[in-house]
Amino acid sequence: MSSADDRGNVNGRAGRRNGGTTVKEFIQKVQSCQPSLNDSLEGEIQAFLFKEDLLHTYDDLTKVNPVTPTTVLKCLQARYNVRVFYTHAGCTLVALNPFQPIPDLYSLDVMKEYHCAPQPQEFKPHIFIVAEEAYRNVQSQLAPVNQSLVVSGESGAGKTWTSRCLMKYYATVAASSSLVKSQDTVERIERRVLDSNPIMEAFGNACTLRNNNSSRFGKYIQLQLDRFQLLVGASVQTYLLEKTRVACQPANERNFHIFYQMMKGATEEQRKEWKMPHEQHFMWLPNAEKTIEEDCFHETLKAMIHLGINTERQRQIFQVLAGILQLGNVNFSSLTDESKPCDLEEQSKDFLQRAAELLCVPADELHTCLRVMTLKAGKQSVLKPCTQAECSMRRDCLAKVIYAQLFEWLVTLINNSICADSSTWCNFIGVLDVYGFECFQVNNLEQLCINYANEKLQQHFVAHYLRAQQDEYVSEGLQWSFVKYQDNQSCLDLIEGSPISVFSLLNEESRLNRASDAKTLRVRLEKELSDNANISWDKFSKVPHFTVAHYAGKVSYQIQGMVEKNKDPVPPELISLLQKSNNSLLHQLFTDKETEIPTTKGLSKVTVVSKFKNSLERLMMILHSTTPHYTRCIKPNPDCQPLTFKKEEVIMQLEACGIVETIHISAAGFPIRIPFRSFMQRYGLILKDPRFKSASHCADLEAGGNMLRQEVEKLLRMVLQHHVLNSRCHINEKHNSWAHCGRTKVFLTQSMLDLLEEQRKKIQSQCAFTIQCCWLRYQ
Ligand code: AOV
Ligand code: MG
Repeated sequence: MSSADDRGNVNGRAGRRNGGTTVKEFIQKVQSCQPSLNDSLEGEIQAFLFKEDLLHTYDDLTKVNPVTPTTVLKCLQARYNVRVFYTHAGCTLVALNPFQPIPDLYSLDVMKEYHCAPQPQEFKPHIFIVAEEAYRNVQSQLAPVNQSLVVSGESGAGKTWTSRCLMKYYATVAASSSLVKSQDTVERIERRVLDSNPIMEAFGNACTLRNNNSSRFGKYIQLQLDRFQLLVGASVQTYLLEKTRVACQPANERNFHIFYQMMKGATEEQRKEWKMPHEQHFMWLPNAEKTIEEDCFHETLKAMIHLGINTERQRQIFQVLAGILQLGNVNFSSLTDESKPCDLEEQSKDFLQRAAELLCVPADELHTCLRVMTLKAGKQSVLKPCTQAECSMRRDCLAKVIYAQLFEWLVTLINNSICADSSTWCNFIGVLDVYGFECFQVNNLEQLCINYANEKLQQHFVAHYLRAQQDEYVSEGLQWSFVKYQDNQSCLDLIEGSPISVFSLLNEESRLNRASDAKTLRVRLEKELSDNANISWDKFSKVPHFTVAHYAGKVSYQIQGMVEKNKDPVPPELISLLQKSNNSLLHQLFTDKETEIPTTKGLSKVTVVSKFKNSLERLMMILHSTTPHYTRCIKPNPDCQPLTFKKEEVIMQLEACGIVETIHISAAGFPIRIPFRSFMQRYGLILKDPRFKSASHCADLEAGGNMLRQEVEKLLRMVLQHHVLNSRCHINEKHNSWAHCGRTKVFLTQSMLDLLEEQRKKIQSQCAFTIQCCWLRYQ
């Protein structure tokens, strides 16, 4: 029983009575007049008097009794209030976001403490326990040796922060002396691995309504370890960057950080070179006045240098980005004569000129490419003037394709710079950080993909958790028949299943290339998926949409524009133009043979969702081949306020992310498993034998073969008989299935636990009565 230390005055929160008697003093006084009460009663008295006060001391939510959403919530809140942010929940670690830096929580000394501890699990819950457990598992002979740390939670919950902590941990405890060379720099490998973060976050993260530093791409980083368990390299796999953000930022959100970093961090000379005067307003840079921590240009530059991106390459990158910003200010006038291409608005001419200069392409060709499309009819080409909307679409498309290619190129460069030679490493620890579940007022294909990725991870979690649970039954020698459980398969079938699903219909519509695609998609979804309970429609809504019941909540997706986004075509004229660029980087991005851009010619091959589905399936295969460790990040309030705990917000996430679900799954079998020793220390008083309070007595019995187990069985029988007597029934099959003794643990149902607790309380209150009598006598 944990001690309530100085907080433990006898009146609890009400303050000290009698000039301030602490529990210790009280016990001494009680003992002086009632010597039969022994010291070990202190814990019992505290539990009796300060139950609520002790909630924060529960390090594992499975120990909360009874386990209900409310008690779990209360416990987390109590811990949060005393600034304890990590709590175990069986095989998962729950991480509450403090929304403010906590001094010394992640210091070098703390890392060393967890790393050097013989039993880190006995320390306070921490992300470093998960890290260390995975690290030690790599060495153990238990298959599979490779590990995955899966960090999940909704947007802003702390996944990216946690992933960074994990990477720092390994870069510290597994630091090798490896040096890596590229171009003119030589760096330690750990430093390079860590420096990949600021670059990827600058280019792939943005300020959204839910998180100032929201990841707009998914990431799985494999940390490569040699046979001495030292970090010798890493490789990064990224998933579906939300590139639409470059040309279209949702209301009150921002573009990717890198643009703001340039705008705020550029020298006067750079401003001139990038044609970015202070007073210039850029359409694609909304909310630039908002200052956020991530606007740190020099950090990105420093990381670029460490990764071997020299100043000349940097110049080329920033020129391209500056060119994109200029493109955003190019607008087209509404068409007056259909036979002529729609022209630029007067003030846009300069922007187009500057964009062409920065992208190093001929301005007149850029002008034509944006306004005239080439239609192929057999071997002949026909030129068709574009409408205003088509021109804008081509402009956006140009920006998106450049940015997406640049991002991929950076990831490849990072990989080349940090990946170890395959002969030097033998195992890996993977850290998965994908974008969290999202639900905005308006949700598009991007949100559907993000939430689909979260469904896939949830499915993996449920499957793994159940497997781990079943394995324990087997290893403890229990007869066990597999439990049926509620999983999210039906939602996944709805999204990605075959032959008919949202993705399959979306892909079909994308291939058919119809003019009224949104309308037909809506009709087909309604008609062909009406049997699936996970999808619904609001028939009266003006904007066509469909609503999916995800494991984490319902989300309505707007149908308009979905097919086009899924096709994601790039007019081939734009690619040809970029191939002519005198910026050698841009030229390289579009001439590489491996570049796979779906042009309007080769549409049918890859759609966004089919590519994403395939990449997630590959990820799932990797996850299945490793030992997973789950961390569930929880966002304690929607406004990202420091140390603010909103119950409604948290309970929704607990239910959604499966903590409560996990408990429900457990309830189908024996949700409570207690090692014999702990069991007897808690319930031994039912046998009215105070020796069981002592750990050493239990240990002695345990050492004596089956003796402790026999005591446990005796106690269980006694409690059941007591219950039977009281309720005037006979012990039957039902009662016998309430508890089972395994090899080292006792497995209990909730009903059995309730009986034990009831019995324990009775004895405690008898004890408390004695204490109160003593107290009165003492007064
Ligand atoms: P996310 O990765 O889960 O969201 P982040 O990891 O970016 O969320 O966390 C959001 C913000 O919370 C961070 O920028 C920090 O300010 C703060 N934060 C998170 N964890 C901690 C911590 N342990 N200590 C202090 N502050 C923390 V998204 O990427 O949006 O799904 O797409
Ligand atoms: Mg993130």
